[in-house]
Amino acid sequence: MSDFFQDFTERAEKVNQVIKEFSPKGSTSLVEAMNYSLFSGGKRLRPVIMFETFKLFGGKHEKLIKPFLAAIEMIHTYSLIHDDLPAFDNDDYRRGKLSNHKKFGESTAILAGDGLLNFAMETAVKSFDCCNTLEEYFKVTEGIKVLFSCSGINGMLTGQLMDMSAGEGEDFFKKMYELKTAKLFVASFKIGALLAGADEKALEKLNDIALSFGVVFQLKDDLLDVEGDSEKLGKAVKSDEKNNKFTYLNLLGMERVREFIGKNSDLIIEHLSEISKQTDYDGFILKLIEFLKSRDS
Ligand code: GRG
Repeated sequence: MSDFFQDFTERAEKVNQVIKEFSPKGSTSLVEAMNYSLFSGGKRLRPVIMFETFKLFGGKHEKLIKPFLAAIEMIHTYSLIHDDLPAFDNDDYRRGKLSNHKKFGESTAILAGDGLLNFAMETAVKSFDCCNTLEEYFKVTEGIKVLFSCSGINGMLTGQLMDMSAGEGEDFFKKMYELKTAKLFVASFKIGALLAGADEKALEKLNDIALSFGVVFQLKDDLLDVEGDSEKLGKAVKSDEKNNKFTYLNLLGMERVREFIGKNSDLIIEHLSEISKQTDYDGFILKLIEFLKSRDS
């Protein structure tokens, strides 16, 4: 295993332990359905990025961020459960396993998604129990606001609505990708930095970096849908073509998209390494972004 994969696996495993600690407990079929998707092999990118950004900005009080690491993965998981439903993408497989509604039925899958969203709030507020100072209380309050505004009507949900509409043109697609995909990454980067004590100027800069990262990530996802391997991806490929869906990729063309991904990934790495130089952070997030540029799953 390469050094990068070993490092990533260790970090994702640490995040996994945190998610386990905060996962829903009980023996009802609803809890079973929630945990089925929460532990079905996701890459854990959003919490890994949140924790890395926390370290990049010199965060030390890990207990404060742990509930947020679990909460963001719960929100991401709920969005995927609902996205796979017949009312949306109608996908039978996710991460190489039956999608939630195929395994548990549609009504339970809807409840499992709702349950994870609700439980994300119950989990995030646990950070208050770990606050030692008034300043930490303020930061946690701000973190909760960021998380739920990025995943709500000013973020992911409106992005999903735009995705279902017949919008067109470059501005429309850019906005849709920023809302649908990038906003959850904005939450990852910003909450990590916020809880570590980053100032307003740094948070604003990170907002732009995260939006750019999210658009690059979604475009790479679109490319993989066209030229990826369904075995590696654990889901069907060419789904956009099968659904007659016109994407940002169709508008820009493969060449421009590859160029866009390369150029913007390099810019993101450049900005983050500027910050990294000022601290004793080990630089893992730079390697992660370099890797995501050429990922195949
Ligand atoms: C609330 C009814 C209702 C629906 C919500 C908002 C929404 C539906 C769906 C948006 C979620 C979505 C499919 C966003 C696209 C982002 C994306 C590329 C997700 C895959 O992320 P990875 O690669 O997934 O990190 P893993 O499997 O590794 O966790």
